[in-house]
Amino acid sequence: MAKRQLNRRQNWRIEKVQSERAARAAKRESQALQILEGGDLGPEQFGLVIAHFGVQVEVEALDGELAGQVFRCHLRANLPSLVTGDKVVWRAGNQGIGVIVAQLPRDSELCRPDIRGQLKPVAANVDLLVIVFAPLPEPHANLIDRYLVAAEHAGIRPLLLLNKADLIDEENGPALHEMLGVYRQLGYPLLEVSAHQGDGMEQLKKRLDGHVSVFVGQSGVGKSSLVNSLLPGVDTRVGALSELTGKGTHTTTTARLFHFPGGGELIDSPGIREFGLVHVSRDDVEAGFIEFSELIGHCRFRDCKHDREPGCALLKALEEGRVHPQRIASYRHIVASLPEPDY
Ligand SMILES: Nc1nc2c(ncn2[C@@H]2O[C@H](COP(=O)(O)OP(=O)(O)OP(=O)(O)O)[C@@H](O)[C@H]2O)c(=O)[nH]1
Ligand SMILES: [Mg+2]
Ligand SMILES: [Zn+2]
Repeated sequence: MAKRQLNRRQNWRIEKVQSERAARAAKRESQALQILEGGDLGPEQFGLVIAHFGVQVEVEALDGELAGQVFRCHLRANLPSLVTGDKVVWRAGNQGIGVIVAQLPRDSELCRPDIRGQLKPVAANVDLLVIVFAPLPEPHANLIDRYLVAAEHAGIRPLLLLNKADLIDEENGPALHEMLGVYRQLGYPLLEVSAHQGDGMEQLKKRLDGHVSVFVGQSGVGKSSLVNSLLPGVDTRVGALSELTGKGTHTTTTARLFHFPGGGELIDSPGIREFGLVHVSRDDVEAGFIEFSELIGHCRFRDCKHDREPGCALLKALEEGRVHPQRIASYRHIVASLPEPDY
């Protein structure tokens, strides 16, 4: 009991410190904004958010004499939080600082839940979701399937990208190729590359050409290494895997946008441990498993959960080898993890 009370008191203190810190940051922010607004601001113009850090963003000027220059910008209080890839209207202050005046509507929005389970956009206006995985850290089909569901839901085309092809060996090869076979058979575009050795990188470049792509995936699969290989001169930070766990070490901390010289953009994003899908319904999940589309609606029971029901079209397809067990397992795993399952 005493211990619990102590913990509660400690918790309270931590929360107090945190909220005081947040309040101080907000005050600093509004003071900075007041000073900026009181000074000479340039005309309103269009900009592109190339990185976001809590309350501030980095904006690249899109037109006029400042085009191509980058400004750290404050946000007017009435604005929603902005993410990398957002298009905005902004005004330049002095010394590389500016004010965001308005956010332009998004064409697309890639979301994922934060640690509290609240849905947060991570990148805007992307049209290609590059799902990166590697022989090491060990890939999880379920994570890939979650991204595929999210891509379908957000209307963003997916591309599966196996990096570190140089690490494929006799031991990890068979399982890896079995997994890849499943996606290839489903018709998903798939590339095998090595950021280190350069294999497949020309093909990848061609695929990305003219698109606004975002690289996602577990920490340590080599997203930033791919950026460095695709865009020499960028030199974004890369981190070794943990020797202890063989996992990534969360080197990239904020999504950042880079330009291809010939057109098109690339967003490097921080790796994740887990990708919850709290913002989708069971129907959304089913829609994300594209091979289910011709089966859904053909079960004997309208509300079939494809679990043990007689006359289930999905189970029949599984039995006949028309649906891969890995995908059914993944589907069940995702549905079971939805916060308020509608069954
Ligand atoms: N063998 C091999 N190692 C690679 C390759 N690409 C990246 N790596 C290594 O993998 C490790 C992780 O690379 P990063 O580029 O930092 O991975 P990331 O996906 O950006 O990780 P986060 O920023 O933490 O999400 C580094 O030690 C890289 O040198 C590759 O093609 N082959
Ligand atoms: Mg990185
Ligand atoms: Zn069924």
